[in-house]
Amino acid sequence: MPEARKKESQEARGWIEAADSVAVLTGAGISAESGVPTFRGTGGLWRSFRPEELATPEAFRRDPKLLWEWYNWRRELISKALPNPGHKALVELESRKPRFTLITQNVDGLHDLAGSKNVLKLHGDIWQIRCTKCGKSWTDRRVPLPDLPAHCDCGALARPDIVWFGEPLPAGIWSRAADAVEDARLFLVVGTSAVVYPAADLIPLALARKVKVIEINPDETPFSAEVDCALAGPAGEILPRLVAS
Ligand code: BJW
Ligand code: ZN
Repeated sequence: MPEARKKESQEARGWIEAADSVAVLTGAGISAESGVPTFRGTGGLWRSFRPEELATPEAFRRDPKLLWEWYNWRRELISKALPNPGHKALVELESRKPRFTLITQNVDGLHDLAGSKNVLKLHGDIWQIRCTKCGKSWTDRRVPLPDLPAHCDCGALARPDIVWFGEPLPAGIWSRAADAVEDARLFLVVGTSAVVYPAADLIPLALARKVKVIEINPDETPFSAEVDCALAGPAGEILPRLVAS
């Protein structure tokens, strides 16, 4: 490791060690090493559709079966995925901190599977299904789901219980995430392109509150130049090194 990078990592380790209250924001990149494709960048496409075209209520209204086929494809991929050393390092960090909140944009459930406890899911959960009429929500882990599009017991069309573009986040979740960031001494931003809002707004919120922000991502993001430390590389390698006591 080059000398400058080593020094930067050592400083970041010191901040992690010292912080009694930690918040973490994760995105698709933390699951990349588990084999779950990210949304943007290479491998982020499905049948040449972009997520911005598919992940909308309009796309679901237009063609619910097509959307469900996309979700069946992703559910199958995710069902075979296991938490990687990045997910596990966050479990270890949570066990050492009196206050720890893991805010994730991911719907894959890999943080739960790894054993993280205080997880806020900003964009829902791919294993949850919700009725478009009566609002009932239930867990269904079958892969593949038969008889698409899925329906509720009441007969109405059901949808993935996931936040699509133009839809609000689950009730109350935003204020809990913002409170956790404001309370934190350290904010780790891992594997997100930081282009989807309101999630990305947590980063300037932390910076405005003088919370130390460490970004972990092989690529630059719109916030890389503003954060206190940007560590370039895969989360599955960097997080275990940072968290090791
Ligand atoms: C690695 C790695 C490795 C790779 N290690 N890293 C302000 C400004 C502009 C627009 C808006 C705004 N506020 C709201 C909007 C609109 C919109 C939005 O943000 N649009 C932008 C795209 C322009 N936002 C919304 O619509 C949100 N709702 C909303 O604002 O509601 C308001 C409202 C209020 C009241 C009533 C009604 C409405 C909702 C956003 C929902 C996002 N949903 C999705 C899809 C869910 C579907 C599904 O999963 O099935 O969530 S979009 C998609 O992007 C998904 C992700 O959670 C999200 C973020 O992506 P993420 O996680 O960052 O992944 P990638 O792929 O982008 O990046 C991966 C990163 O990993 C890369 O940087 C890699 O380099 C890195 N990486 N390998 C570490 N090994
Ligand atoms: Zn129903």
